[in-house]
Amino acid sequence: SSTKLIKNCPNDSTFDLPPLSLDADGIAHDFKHYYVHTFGRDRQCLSAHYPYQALATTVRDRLMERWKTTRQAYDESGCRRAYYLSLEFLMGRALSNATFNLDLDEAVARGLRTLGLELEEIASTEPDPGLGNGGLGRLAACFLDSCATLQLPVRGYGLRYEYGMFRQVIENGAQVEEPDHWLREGHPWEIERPEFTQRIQFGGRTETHRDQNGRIVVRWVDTHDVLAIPYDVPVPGYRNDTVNTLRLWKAAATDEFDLDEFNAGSYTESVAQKNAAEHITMVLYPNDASENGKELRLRQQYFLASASLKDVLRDWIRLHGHDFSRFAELNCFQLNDTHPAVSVAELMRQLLDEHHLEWNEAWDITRRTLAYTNHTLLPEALERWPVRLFRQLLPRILEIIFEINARFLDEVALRWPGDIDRLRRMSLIEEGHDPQVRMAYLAIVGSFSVNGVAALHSRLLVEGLFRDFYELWPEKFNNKTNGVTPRRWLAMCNPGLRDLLNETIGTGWTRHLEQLSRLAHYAEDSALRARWHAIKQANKARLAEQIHDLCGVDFPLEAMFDVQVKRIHEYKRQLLNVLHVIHLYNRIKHGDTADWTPRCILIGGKAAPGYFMAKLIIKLINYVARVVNKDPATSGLLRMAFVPDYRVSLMEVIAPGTDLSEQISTAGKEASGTGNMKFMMNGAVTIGTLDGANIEIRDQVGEDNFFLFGLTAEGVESLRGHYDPNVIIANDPALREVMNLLESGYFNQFEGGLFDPIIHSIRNPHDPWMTAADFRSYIEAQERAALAYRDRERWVRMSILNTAHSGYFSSDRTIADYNRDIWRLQPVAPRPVA
Ligand code: 4GP
Repeated sequence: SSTKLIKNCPNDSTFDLPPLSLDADGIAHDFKHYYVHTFGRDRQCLSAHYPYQALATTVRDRLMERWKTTRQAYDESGCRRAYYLSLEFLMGRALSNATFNLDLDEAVARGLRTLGLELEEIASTEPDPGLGNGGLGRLAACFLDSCATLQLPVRGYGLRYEYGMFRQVIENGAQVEEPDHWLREGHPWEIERPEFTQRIQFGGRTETHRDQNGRIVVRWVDTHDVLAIPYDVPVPGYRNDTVNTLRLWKAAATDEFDLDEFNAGSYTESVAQKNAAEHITMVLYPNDASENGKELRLRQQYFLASASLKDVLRDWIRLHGHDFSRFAELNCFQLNDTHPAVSVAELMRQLLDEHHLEWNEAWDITRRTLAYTNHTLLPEALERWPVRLFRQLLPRILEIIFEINARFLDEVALRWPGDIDRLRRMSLIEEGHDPQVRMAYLAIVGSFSVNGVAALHSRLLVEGLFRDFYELWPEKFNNKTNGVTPRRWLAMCNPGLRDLLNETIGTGWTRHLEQLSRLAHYAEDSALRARWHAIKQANKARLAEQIHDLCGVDFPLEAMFDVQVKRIHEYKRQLLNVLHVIHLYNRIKHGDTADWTPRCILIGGKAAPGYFMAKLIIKLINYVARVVNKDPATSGLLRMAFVPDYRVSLMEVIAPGTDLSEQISTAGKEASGTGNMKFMMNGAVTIGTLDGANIEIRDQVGEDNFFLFGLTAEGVESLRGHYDPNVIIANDPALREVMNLLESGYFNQFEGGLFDPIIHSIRNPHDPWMTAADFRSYIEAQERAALAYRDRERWVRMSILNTAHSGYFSSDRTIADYNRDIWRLQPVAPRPVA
């Protein structure tokens, strides 16, 4: 009914409104209006939820007017646009982001205070929308922030999952997953737009016939259709009147009932069928950088691709009619990993079957509008879907993939005549008893740009995984080193440091992060160092309070806060961190504590629910922490905690309070990392391997301000085949003692054998993560870090220099790179509102 049209449209004056007040009185006025008149609350209501709703609505109104003018500016300019297609957007809290970007913090705080309310308390009640797993989803959110800040016409397209990332609870040291029904209390930041609903096809079969002109036309018929309803979320730029859009699709049943079933009397079955349609956007798959081989996942991917492409084509027709000759000139889709890679075939299908273009014309448009970003080298993360699943779920799409493949292989054969092995390697279809569609290859063949996310990663891609394709099309491949938004990850989350930076180097750094380099010479200013140190200590106090509340562990503020937070994955080697803690504990037990640097180790992160080893590692962390924290010998020397339910809002407290940032993946495995950048911006010093963006972090900050250890990516590869962890353990007394403690069951007294799988993995010559190989070099780097920390002036200097040289890791720089090399958009400024 919401899509039904009325005969008498409101005239233009309906939309002419005076700008809303941005001062404290105006905000307090609107707040009261919503609290009392819209949400109907009175004195009896003590729930924290309604002040949040009233405030969110008040602030959203201020976004809404800018949102409209931004849309108008884009439409009127006829500009080229880009679309960021992603199955994940890990946006984090919206309220404090909106007030900060609108420069409303002070006015809102004052307005609320006149009503007896505190902004911070209200803001902290907002649930974290967890529509992403980790790095890939959070990167998408940072990118949207930068696009809006740079006033680029970029729209995000994603899915509106009913259940986001699970909530992690720790019971007896083990991860327990609880559903996150984040929408239960409503989400004030979204606007439903039923008028832009799309119809998405699944199943059925294809039919070929000829039209009046004798052209072959394919029809996809007898499909089970699902509606895609868009919900728009505003993405405010930083103090510039731009508000971009993140459009999230929700699946809904079509209105018509299946008549056959209905007439057969199975009314309830037919209603239940409708229910199945809505399952598509019910839940986010909680797997980071690994395979999701489920049919529902492929449905999600196609649903996103089809709805988003239809949406853009509908808009195109609205503005340009059915002439697609300039479509590629004016549109660009960035595919966030292979998750939306089915877009290659879907764009072809829409252009061929729905808009009746010829193959060559459609293919030319497709290859000029799509670009693909790869986020991981892990083989298990490379998506492949069984051909049989495609045939059953998306028969028309499979036909198109086969046709793309046939034409592509002709091209390869022309270039390398007779090279059958190459054809087999490069085919979009992996042959075998259960043939598979290789989604990364589909993405490469259908795109004009393919990029990795850090220099090393992009190099390893073209030398390894994508080598054949690089030989064919070297010009397609490029690097775009990741970045993070300095608004959320420095200015908002670290107000103490923000004020000091503003005072010291001016305020330009929030938009031009490279200006942080002006800070470098202040590292020699002892007065500034003292203030820097005081701010870090205050941030550590805030973090320690959280750790106390969440883990019941006390972190003394004079200790070094040594932190590793990220998804739990063997390649990220939380295990190596634990081995170091056991080593420190062992030293304490042996009285080897001369010149000791007190340390608090914090680890946090979620494990995929089906990932046995990752879950066992969480258990090990908790069991070791329990022994260490309980032992009186460690008092004042060593503490360890596992923080449950690591998420965006926790990182906003963790990054500012961290001294040492753990980035210790096996070299060649972490595509980039972005947590490493957040820590650096907030003045943490990194201990890390030459992996992902660590390499570039070290290049920027200088080797003296980075604790390097471990094998290089090349070293890891050349050791493979003759790696012998048992010899390493036998020859290293420290590692031997650590293994002895583990193997004696010291940490699992009542659960004999509990950690055997971990012990075996360390001792396994085929251990792909080579934990034992890097142990010695890791504990030596840790000793250098401990020594540096004891010299406060030296440490603070290093901390300042880390922040000073973090400018390169702003996502504004990353987006400027994407824009220069791939999107080629012109910034468009809306008419100012006030
Ligand atoms: C992650 C990578 O593991 C991480 O190194 C990178 O920083 C991040 O993407 C953003 O590029 N990959 C995933 C994934 O999250 O699901 O593949």
